[in-house]
Amino acid sequence: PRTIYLKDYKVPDYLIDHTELTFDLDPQATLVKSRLKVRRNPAADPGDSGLPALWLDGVDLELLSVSINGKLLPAQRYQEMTGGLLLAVETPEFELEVQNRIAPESNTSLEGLYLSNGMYCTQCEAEGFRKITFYPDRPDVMSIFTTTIVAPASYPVLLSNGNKIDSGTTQDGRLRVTWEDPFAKPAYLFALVAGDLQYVEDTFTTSSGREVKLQLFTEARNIRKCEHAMVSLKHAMRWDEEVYGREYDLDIFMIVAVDHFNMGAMENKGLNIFNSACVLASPETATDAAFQRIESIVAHEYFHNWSGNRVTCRDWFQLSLKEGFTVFRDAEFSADMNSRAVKRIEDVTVLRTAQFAEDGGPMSHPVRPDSYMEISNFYTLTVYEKGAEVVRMIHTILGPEAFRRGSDLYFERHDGCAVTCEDFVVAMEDANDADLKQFRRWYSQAGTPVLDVEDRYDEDKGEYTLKIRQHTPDTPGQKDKLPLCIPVTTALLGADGKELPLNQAGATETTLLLTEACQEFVFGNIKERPLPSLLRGFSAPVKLRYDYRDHQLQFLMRHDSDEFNRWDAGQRLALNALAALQVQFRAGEALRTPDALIAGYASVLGNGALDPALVAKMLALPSAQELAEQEGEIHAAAIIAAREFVRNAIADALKPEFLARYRQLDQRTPYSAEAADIARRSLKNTCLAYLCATMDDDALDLARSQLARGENMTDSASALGALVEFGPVEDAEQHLESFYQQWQQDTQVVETWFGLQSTSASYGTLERVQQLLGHSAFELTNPNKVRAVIGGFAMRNFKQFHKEDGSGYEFLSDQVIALDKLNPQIAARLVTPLTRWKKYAASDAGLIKSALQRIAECGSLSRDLFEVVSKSLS
Ligand code: DPP
Ligand code: ZN
Repeated sequence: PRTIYLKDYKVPDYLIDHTELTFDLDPQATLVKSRLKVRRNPAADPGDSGLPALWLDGVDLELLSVSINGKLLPAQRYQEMTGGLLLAVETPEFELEVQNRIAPESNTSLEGLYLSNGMYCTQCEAEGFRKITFYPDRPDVMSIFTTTIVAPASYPVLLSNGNKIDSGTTQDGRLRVTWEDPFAKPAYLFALVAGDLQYVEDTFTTSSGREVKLQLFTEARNIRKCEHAMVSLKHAMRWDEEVYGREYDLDIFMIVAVDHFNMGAMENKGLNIFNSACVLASPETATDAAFQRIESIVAHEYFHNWSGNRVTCRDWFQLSLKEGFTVFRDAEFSADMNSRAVKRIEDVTVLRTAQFAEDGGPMSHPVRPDSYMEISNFYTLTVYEKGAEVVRMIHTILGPEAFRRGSDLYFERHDGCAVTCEDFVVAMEDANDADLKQFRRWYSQAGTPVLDVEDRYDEDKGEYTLKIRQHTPDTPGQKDKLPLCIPVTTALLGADGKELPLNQAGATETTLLLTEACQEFVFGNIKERPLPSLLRGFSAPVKLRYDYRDHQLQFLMRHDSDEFNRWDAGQRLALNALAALQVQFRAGEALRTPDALIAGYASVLGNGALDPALVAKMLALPSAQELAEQEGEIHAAAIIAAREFVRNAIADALKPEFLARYRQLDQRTPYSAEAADIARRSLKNTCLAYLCATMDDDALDLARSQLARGENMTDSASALGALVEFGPVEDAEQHLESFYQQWQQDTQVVETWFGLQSTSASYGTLERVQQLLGHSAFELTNPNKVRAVIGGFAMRNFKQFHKEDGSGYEFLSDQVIALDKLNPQIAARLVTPLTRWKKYAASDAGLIKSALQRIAECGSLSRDLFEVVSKSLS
């Protein structure tokens, strides 16, 4: 496969002012007619040899005819080639009509037009439109779309972008609907849906008083699961008006739920398409985590209407322009709707666990990549989550009012345009007369920076000095990184746990702006030796090293007024304990009880003043995956042994406290998805998990009775999970079976049920996971099922996946090879755990590498999988 470089970007030779599509739907032979108003791009390089040929992307299409200005084109005027169609051009403006055929039923890649449970739907981002018809499939070609859909009467709902402008019946009794989207858009935002769907409807009145119709479509059996998404949508619409001054622009906004979907959701103009798991929820069937995920994804896709659709990306290297910004927007929305600290903790945990690993692995790339083979491989945590951190840092450095001025200017200046990350930064600068020259390096340098912090206190002068060094490690293709501009939000704590004033005005928190490789920051008038609270709120996506002692971390856990850092102190304490235990394990020593950590946890558990959701987070040990990310060389067995030992030690030492807190929080009140209620259940179920870790029968009985009560899916799934992990096997099997009997008709619950088994360190053995693949509810063609069973095992079941015999690795490579034939995007994602082989201790590394080589050697890989595998082996 060819590598595509950012430096080779050229503006398109031709523009498409209008795109008129007609679909005649049929599972095996859908006829697509496309009529394009084509015009020479005045901004294109004029060249010296007349009009250049027009390139139209097209993949897996059966070409039927090509006409120009109504005349059928002779075959010598165009050439069908791999990946598209090249057309000789004679006039600078013309109308092009192409007819082609596609087979949605055979499309298992879930890109382009396909069928999901008999419903037609599309996914065009990034380059799926070329699987529908021949087109300049690039985001800087923006066009007005008119779409006509013709389908049998068994598909009463026919949807596309924009407003419905016509509908009727054809002579042979089929239905016909025409939609027009008045906003010019790139092809990746095109969408079509056809099916026998029900919907719920609501309205939203915008700040300027326009009424917008809101519709959520789903199969009839799911119609009762739409309310939460609808409420979330209205909250998001209001929030974007209040916080960003952004109003919705069409008369109708539609969401459709689809069972087979590669991503979480897609922001097609006026017609968002969602993975069912990211939109459908009811208290009986969805966990609190699902409720919160839905709220944030509904908001995310809605926010794209401005950050992505009205202002879009010039090319796919700029993906973070819309994704980083929109993730930042949805994170702030969720923070405003729920607990800000808890949202931040969750996001940072993902970043540290998975994005840092990506930054340090073979696919490492900057927020704005320089090259790719397959763009689908760059819908990454780096582009999304680190990209959001970069926007957050601009927000921190400029302050909220200045940031808003910058975003206002950005939207105003670039409305209707396809632009770059650079344009975003320039708008932030221009609106505020700011200089972000050095800051831009965050977009071009890959890798996670490391900050080493030392301090000293001069009692005589009353001076406290922080000395900070920064260093960004080499990454593939990038050496010798330059210093970044890094905001380090800081406070200093006195012996009484209170923050010390840092200036005359009495400010107690400051953001230090690190710009040099090594820099000193001096605080005057400091009356006692302080304890620093550094990188508050995780003000930059870096690894911060400061030699905190255990008692200092316990102190911060009790006193830091920054809730994020309070949690982080507990995490550092746990990491210290777990690192020490890994050393003991590998030396064959008896493992020593982590007393400092237990004391720290005891004080948190007993603190009734803290938000229970925060307490739950503070009592959660870092995952095995996160521990692996901490190590220079990963010893899987040591990580598992250390983590289980600590968990059991905490469970045994604090059993009475966990029990008391569980009883106090176990209230029989009706379910609500309000933050306070979610917080209560989250701490309650954290206590339950620790109680069950003792494996005592009285504790397991609590789980049994909670499961039997079945009040809501959060409590049921937590109880079942605890029984599967810690209960006797026959018991677990029986509970799993009756749970399945109860819920087998509900797709989302079945996904949860699969996940509970595949991720269980004790129950989820390879043998059981293989059995699940043979289960009647499992489908290799459904990404959610694949993620629940295979992904759950390979990415969230560290213990069973890393069995010393390498059986987990072999299994994963078999599955990836099989999947690649069906769905390359999913195959390329699923292979991720194998790509990190270099970080593992020798014996594991060899086994992982050979599993990877087996994939490489099986030939005819998709471009998606080839890119990941070849980069991982080089
Ligand atoms: N649908 C994906 C997202 O919203 C890609 N744009 O992030
Ligand atoms: Zn997005």
